[in-house]
Amino acid sequence: MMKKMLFLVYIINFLGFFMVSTMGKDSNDQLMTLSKLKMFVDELQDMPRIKGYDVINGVHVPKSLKIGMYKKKWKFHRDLPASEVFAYGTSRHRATVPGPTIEAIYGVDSYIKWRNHLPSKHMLPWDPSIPIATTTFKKGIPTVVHLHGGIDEPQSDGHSEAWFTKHFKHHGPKWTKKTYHYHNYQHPGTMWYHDHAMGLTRVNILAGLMGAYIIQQPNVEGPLGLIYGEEYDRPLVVFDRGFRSDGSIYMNSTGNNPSIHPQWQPEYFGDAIIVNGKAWPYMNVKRRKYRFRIINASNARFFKFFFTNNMSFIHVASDSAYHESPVELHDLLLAPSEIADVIVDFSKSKSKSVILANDAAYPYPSGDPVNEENSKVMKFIINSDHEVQTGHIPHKLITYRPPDISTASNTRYIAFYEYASDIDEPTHLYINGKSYEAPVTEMPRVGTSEIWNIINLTEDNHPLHIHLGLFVALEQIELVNIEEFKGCMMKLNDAIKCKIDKYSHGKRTKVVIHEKGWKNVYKMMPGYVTKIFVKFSLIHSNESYPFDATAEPGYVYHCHILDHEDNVMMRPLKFVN
Ligand SMILES: *[C@@H]1O[C@H](CO)[C@@H](O)[C@H](O)[C@H]1NC(C)=O
Ligand SMILES: *[C@@H]1O[C@H](CO)[C@@H](O)[C@H](O)[C@H]1NC(C)=O
Ligand SMILES: *[C@@H]1O[C@H](CO)[C@@H](O)[C@H](O)[C@H]1NC(C)=O
Ligand SMILES: *[C@@H]1O[C@H](CO)[C@@H](O)[C@H](O)[C@H]1NC(C)=O
Ligand SMILES: CC(=O)N[C@H]1CO[C@H](CO)[C@@H](O)[C@@H]1O
Ligand SMILES: [Cu+2]
Repeated sequence: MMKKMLFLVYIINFLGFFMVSTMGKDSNDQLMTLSKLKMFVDELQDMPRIKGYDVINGVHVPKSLKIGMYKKKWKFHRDLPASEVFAYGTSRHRATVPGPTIEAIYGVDSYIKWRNHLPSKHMLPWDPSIPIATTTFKKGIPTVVHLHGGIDEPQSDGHSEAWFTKHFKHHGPKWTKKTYHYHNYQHPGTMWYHDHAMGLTRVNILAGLMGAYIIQQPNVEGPLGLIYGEEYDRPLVVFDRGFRSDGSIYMNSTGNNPSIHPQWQPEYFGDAIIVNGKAWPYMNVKRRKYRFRIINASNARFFKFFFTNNMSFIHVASDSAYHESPVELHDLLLAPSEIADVIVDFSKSKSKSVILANDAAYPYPSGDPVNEENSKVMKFIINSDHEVQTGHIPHKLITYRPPDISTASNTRYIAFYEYASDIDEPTHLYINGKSYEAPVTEMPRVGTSEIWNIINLTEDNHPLHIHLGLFVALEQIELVNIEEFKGCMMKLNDAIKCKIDKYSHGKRTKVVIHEKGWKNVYKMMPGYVTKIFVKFSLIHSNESYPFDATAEPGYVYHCHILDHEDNVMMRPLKFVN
């Protein structure tokens, strides 16, 4: 049995080698020299807005939508030839990168039939040697849609193995239905939807499959008087990409350990910073307050945003939950898939234009410093007219019940491991030393809360994302004598037997004020144990989930650096009653 499986792995590896090696050689001269592209020449777009509800006699009622995934051409920059992309939209013609912004109303169901119209050839290189949906794309490219931050039934959560191909011709072992049901029964806030197919998430998102999703709760948000749902409330979906001179999106087709994984690389970085589908766009703004819901849709790049004239961000919500009160910041660190909901007051600007810039090293925090290209994000050109109505920022936002640690019914240790080859290049990453396929080990009871201690035994900062659960970061403690502890963990893979308490008493790093609330992604610092309080029930109400969270196919939790998630920093998460 074992022998047979190994043999199969060899065959697949060999085939994979063959497949990627026919996809064209990487040579630097094919790459677009990004410094040739002039910055701030394309106007910022607002993606098409689609309402996930109808209004009948003034009442919000459920709505069914059909959103397709199409292959099309997309202009990322005035002077860059159009790029082939995969885009979400209500038709091929209307499909965009990022996809349409979906606006839902609290408690009003949206039904979305996600339709895959993609061909059977991927435009980007991929790797058949990692756990992957399928290695034959004969019936089309596998995709599945996850609503990040959504509190949704397992059947509609976009489980990695619930993928499907064109016209649902072929689907994964955990696929159950064609039309997803979003109850929209959680606190109001900003989320994003994106592809989540097993082993293909990084390339499907890189190709363009992502978009913003906003849940509005008018009776709760209205009284805050915050800028909301209008011309001045704009999602900014930010990601980085590299391009070839012919406009095609560039991803290296040679892995860092090609004899083990022919194509996989530990982190994707591109030097062009794209906001709402345009490289380094500009936006004309009035002298007033704007609200930006900034979504970091990069594969691996962290962003540390600041304004070149030192204007501030008033942070009102982090990920999908409002803060109790606004927090003023001069710089803003966002991990992949983190969301910052901020107010920016352009009437405070002394200059006529201002650049939104970035200075996060990549990989974060110990990688290369930013360069001329990836240090700029976009430009705001401020209209000189004096504004009368400039927008309002309330002193109090929304108070959710804080975590009550005494109610935690279980404590878990979750360790991140990175493995390297003989040439000391990363080969794969695991959670708790287990591959994704190993039987489920995290089986919390629905309605309970737990303490998770996340032990980062790697050199990177990994943003942890838990489906369904929301969490609060409690503390981060540096590990002492880390090599000794790591040695034990590599052998025993058991934090208690390795006496974690003996090692977790180094420097304590405070959770910054604007990250103290309920989150769905948190940055796990290298060399630290991060303690989080995870709640498997609603944070804004004592009611239970409006669906059976214990149903198949269950959920997953994973690192949100997409290249890690794919190989395979992801584990199943199954609920019990
Ligand atoms: C692609 O990756 C390989 C392996 O890490 C590396 O040797 C090569 O320089 C990369 N190509 C480019 C254009 O960066
Ligand atoms: C995007 O997310 C990545 C990965 O978590 C993170 O490293 C990066 O800082 C984030 N960028 C922004 C702009 O938030
Ligand atoms: C930006 O302004 C804040 C206070 O308004 C100040 O504390 C900070 O030092 C300034 N930063 C820079 C780089 O000037
Ligand atoms: C939920 O229950 C707790 C404890 O019984 C109570 O203090 C709290 O006010 C309730 N919250 C809501 C939103 O009903
Ligand atoms: C416990 C452990 O091994 N932590 C690692 C986390 O990351 C740092 C690098 O930033 C390593 O030095 C540590 O070994
Ligand atoms: Cu990671």
